[in-house]
Amino acid sequence: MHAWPASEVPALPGQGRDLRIHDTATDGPVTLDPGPVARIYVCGITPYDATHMGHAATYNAFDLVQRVWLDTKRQVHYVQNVTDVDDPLLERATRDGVDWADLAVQETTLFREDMTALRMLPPQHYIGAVEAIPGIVPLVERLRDLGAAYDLDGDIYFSVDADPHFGQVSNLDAAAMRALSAERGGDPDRPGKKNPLDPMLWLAAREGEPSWDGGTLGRGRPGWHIECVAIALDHLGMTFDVQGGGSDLAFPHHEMGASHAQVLTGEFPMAKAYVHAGMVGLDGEKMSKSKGNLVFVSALRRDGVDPAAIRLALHSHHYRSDWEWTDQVLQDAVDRLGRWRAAVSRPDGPSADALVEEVREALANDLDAPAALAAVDRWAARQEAEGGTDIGAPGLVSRTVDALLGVAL
Ligand code: 5CA
Ligand code: ZN
Repeated sequence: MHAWPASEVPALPGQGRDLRIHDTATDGPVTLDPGPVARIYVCGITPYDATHMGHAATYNAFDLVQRVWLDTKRQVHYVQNVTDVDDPLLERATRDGVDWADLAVQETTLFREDMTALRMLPPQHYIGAVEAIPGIVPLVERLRDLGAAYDLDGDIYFSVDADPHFGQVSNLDAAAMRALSAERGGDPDRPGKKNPLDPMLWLAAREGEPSWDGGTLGRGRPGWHIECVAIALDHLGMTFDVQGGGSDLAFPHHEMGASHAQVLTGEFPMAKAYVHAGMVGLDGEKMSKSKGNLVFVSALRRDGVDPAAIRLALHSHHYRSDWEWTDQVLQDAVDRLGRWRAAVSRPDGPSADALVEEVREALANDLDAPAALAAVDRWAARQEAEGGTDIGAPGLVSRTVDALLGVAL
């Protein structure tokens, strides 16, 4: 699949900072030390209802990761998938009486437009589950050859007991894993499984559902976790820097994916850091397609909201916290954008050299975007109260906000 166009990232004077970020697996901070090319995989959308503010907040966090790396003069190798065939997509298409493939194309197109408007950096490889099938089949066959997968009435399951490191991404107890498995696409109560948590790698073809040639697996379609593993291993290899997504992906999705990859390669870990964004809610509930309590980026854009203000609204909460989308969050962002634009439109101002370092420091410290906003607020307040004589300052502030926060002033 093609991704979306990249907006340019200005180079800043001085030295960027290495990123220290919270890793779910160790439940603590890790300072990442990628080589000259940092490698990141971020789980993409299941395209049946995009892009709501929860999605946007999660992709915003991983956009910041890349901006911190780019500021250290590293290249970034970024891979994202599109789950363009899976149960929730098929269920929605059936409910609405539309073709599942058309629905996927339509929502993926909208997602690209939203990402472009928000100035999110595009992945170099944007890969759909369907196009990944030829790479998925041999991986499932290999897991079966290794004794880590088994057949149950034609469906192929992964055996979580094959991975000695299973459980080390999410660190949950057995009861919590079982409950989340049932809630998030697993089938712990299906009789005949070796371990109730075992996830499906390959679903045998079902009446009325799309299916593909699976070689020795028979006709069918891929399970959810192996999709991301196949795409990540193909384009990034093992032990890449960051595996990213919302906190609802820590278990089972990232746990299972790590196990698949670790058994397939005999290497550990799949990613050096598992990074999870908090959940955005609306009216006291997690924003989700299944609940339908959604605020869409495209709807705000249609209402004339400046995407730069949406971006500032996303930055106003720390990526790891769970937070509520409200009209006030957006209004505050609109007001802030107005203040910042007024401040950088003057011909000179107070020196911004310290500000560049403050924004760098804030983001390198577990992507503390609210602290970065506060630093820019302080500069803008000084500009308004006292002005200054540095003719380079307004331009430097614009470039800093653009390069590190993805906001064009
Ligand atoms: N296609 C899979 C990942 S392989 C998937 O989870 N798709 S999704 O469309 O449901 O979600 C896309 C991303 O948005 C995931 O990282 C998910 O964790 C995140 N996300 C979904 N809902 C929210 C929310 N309310 N707040 C924050 N992030 C969310
Ligand atoms: Zn994924």
